[in-house]
Amino acid sequence: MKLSQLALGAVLSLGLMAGAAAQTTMRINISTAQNSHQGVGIDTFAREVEKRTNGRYKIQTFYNASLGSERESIEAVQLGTQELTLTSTGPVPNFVPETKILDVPFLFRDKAHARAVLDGPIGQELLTKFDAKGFKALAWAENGFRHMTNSKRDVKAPEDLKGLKMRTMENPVHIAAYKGFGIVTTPMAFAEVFTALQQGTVDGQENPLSVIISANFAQVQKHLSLTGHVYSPCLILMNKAAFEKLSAADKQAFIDSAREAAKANRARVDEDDAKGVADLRAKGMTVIDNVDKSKFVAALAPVNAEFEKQFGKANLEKIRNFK
Ligand code: EAX
Repeated sequence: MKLSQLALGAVLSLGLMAGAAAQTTMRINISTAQNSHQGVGIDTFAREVEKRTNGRYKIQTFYNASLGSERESIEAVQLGTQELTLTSTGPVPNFVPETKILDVPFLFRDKAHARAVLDGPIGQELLTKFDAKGFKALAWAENGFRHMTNSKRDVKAPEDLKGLKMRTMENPVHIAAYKGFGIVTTPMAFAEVFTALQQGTVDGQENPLSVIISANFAQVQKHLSLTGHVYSPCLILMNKAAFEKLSAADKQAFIDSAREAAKANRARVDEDDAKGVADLRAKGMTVIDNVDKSKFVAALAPVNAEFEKQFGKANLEKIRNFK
């Protein structure tokens, strides 16, 4: 071997060793498109982690449920076959039942109220419930307030929902509540929803404007009602063992990056909420923006009595009255 080859070999292996020591790659995924409130969230997270760890951690981002549905991704993070996911709370009760209370309809007045609860003592306490289940919950993020769409008719009052077949998340609280509205509930993973709407397997679905827009539901749904019937929180979850392997400084870097991600995600939800209705009208949807919310609240009275039993009236009131 020539000296120059030896030297080159030495440089290469040094480079490889340095590279290997320098960088650990982790994966994070979402169900929605890259150009969405969740996409902005995980892109921000990836950028911040790389910046705050000086490139020692690289976060690969996956969109459109390409690594699996929300439920599958939470499972993978719990098992450690995937390090991170950003998910709605939809399927979370199957893993950490304490989060269920947040999925109660008409619990939050507006996004400011929801964000204050999640970032305050109630939300932060809930994040700690994930530790015993194999997760580190890094931060709350959000989808926003959910609204109803369908292909059949304008929904102005709960009577209009009777008999509508609607896709729901795989969430027991939502399913119980929507049955209370008279909806025929069909739980399914998000990735199947567009096709189900297109083929008429279901008449409708409910999601925040950010999701309706980024999933192009206007192509397959004619009627949108701004029911705002439930707030839809999201979480940035990490495998607990992967988190515990980080140095103290890197742990903080991951938490701070998740908080930055949530900030960017929420800002995009605000933007989508501000221009979404005009956007969807331009795409041909009929938008009912003056539903009588009190009627929807009243329709849920029997279900709410159940929720009060299940979650405790005092716990619900504590969230409702949080300032
Ligand atoms: O998290 O399943 C749903 O309707 C969710 O809102 C969606 O996957 C985004």
